[in-house]
Amino acid sequence: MRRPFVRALALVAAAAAIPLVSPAPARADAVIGGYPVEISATPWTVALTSRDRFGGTRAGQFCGGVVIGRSSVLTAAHCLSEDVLGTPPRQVPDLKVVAGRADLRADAGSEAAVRDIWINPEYDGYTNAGDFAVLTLSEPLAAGSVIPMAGPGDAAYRPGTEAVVYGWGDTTGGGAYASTLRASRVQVLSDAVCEEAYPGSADGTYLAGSMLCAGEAGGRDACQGDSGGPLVAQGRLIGLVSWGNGCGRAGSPGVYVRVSEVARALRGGR
Ligand code: 4AZ
Repeated sequence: MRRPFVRALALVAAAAAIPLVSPAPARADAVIGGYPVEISATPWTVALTSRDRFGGTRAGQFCGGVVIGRSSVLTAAHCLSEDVLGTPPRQVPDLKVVAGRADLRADAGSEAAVRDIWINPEYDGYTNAGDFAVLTLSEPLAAGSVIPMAGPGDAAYRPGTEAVVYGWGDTTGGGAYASTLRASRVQVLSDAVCEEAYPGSADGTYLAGSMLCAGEAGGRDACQGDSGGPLVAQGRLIGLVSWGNGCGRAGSPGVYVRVSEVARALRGGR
């Protein structure tokens, strides 16, 4: 299931009066199996929004992002695809980064305009490899909202590490997007487990060098609408929500961009 969330939202935007027909919720509970969090606990977690594209009820939230520099927000490349936005990203009139706001219906925090968009030219929409992009903000955010990125060989990538994923995405697998920020605890899984789950199909292909996967027997997971948001362990950003087969399904862990490789790519030349 690649990028279905945004397709659903684009549909909502296109036909706002038509109720979205959803399958029965797979599991009761945001991220799936999550709990509410205050934005002060995770100030680096931001929402990508466009009321023009996605409607105003949840400030137009369609993806997550992470503050990696005072004016730099990391997100998923697929969040900025034409498939998701219905138009090239530079033609979205009101693309914004909302920071310091957990409740999308409130007006806390700030809405920053985007000055520049860089999409990884190596992003492959078939395998999902290289699913990252960087937004440069018009105004810098507070220094305290920046999270350090894990580097290659960071101990937090060890299988069994407890990590937390944050987002405003689907809480049920059935299209119930959260209005307030939630978090879910997941465990970093081994490459062998991830490769076995995703050997290569229409969902995507697990590539150990540039992805990691995480999940929980209890069904805790990221889901549609969480894409581009952070997976954090030991105080460092280790992953970005990217893809998976459904949400919270046994044997189908969530797949994340391996942030240590992003750091390498950004250093290496863009
Ligand atoms: C998505 O479509 C998506 N369970 C994001 C995360 C996961 C699945 C799908 C992981 O944006």
